[in-house]
Amino acid sequence: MLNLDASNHLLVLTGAGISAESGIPTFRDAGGLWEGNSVEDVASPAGFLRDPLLVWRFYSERRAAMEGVTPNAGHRALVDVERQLGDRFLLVTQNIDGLHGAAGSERVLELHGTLMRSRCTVCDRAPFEDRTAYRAGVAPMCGVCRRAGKDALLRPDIVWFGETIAAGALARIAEFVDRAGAGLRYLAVGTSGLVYPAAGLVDVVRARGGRSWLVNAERPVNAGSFDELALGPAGQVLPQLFA
Ligand code: BJW
Repeated sequence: MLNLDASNHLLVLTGAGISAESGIPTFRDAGGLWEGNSVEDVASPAGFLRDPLLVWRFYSERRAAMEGVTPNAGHRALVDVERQLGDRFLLVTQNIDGLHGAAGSERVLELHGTLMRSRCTVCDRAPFEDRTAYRAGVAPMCGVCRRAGKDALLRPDIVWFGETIAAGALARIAEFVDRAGAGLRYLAVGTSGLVYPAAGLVDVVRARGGRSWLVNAERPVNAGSFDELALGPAGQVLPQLFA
């Protein structure tokens, strides 16, 4: 049980595992492969430079696969706890699927970006909502650049391997951790603990003396860093954890 009182702040990190019960395959389900390509090959600036059409096909398929996908009991359990804690709650997600927002979570930080948004690789127009699943073989181009007589590719508004997480996101986490002080509690859900800086959040919390919980289908590599471990599907474990 994760019991919280008025002195506590709760920082939550979620990964692909929380959306698994909504039908979205996790990253490393297929051994980190998509059609024989490694995740790093399709989710990296070098991969995009090498083959933008392949990368756009990967993300277009994922956009199309979101049709009809809805949040599950795990997402909803986090909405309930946020309603109790208000500003003493922050949800950091590595997921790009938007399901936390769809469930009703409000204090959500999408650390790795958003599937349904694109941005230009050249101009500084703001990232914009884009739900298009582009036809295979079509490289989407920036309309703003085209009007200025230039050709520029669009790309998904996602943080790829080797790219930096938005400074504002890390600052918001640091501000929350500072504000929480000794009352900080940390919960990681459905993440393999392989990708940084997200995987290092538990160490930040430990250094501050905060207690930490992990809910995951299996023991991840960084399981030893947590105080409490609950193995099982997030959609079943989370509602019980806060009961
Ligand atoms: C269930 C379940 C159920 C199943 N219930 N559980 C420090 C040390 C070493 C390396 C680095 C470091 N700092 C930075 C790096 C480099 C790199 C990195 O971490 N590499 C590692 C692989 C070693 N990090 C970066 O490049 C990051 N940038 C950065 O730090 O900038 C500074 C910098 C710049 C240049 C050089 C160095 C530093 C950016 C990382 C961005 C990652 N982006 C991706 C892809 C894009 C998003 C997309 O297309 O969707 O984001 S990678 C991919 O992994 C994706 C995920 O968000 C992310 C995490 O995966 P996640 O969520 O953990 O999923 P899975 O599948 O791995 O695990 C699911 C888990 O759920 C499993 O354990 C299941 O058992 C479980 N599960 N069903 C509960 N029902």
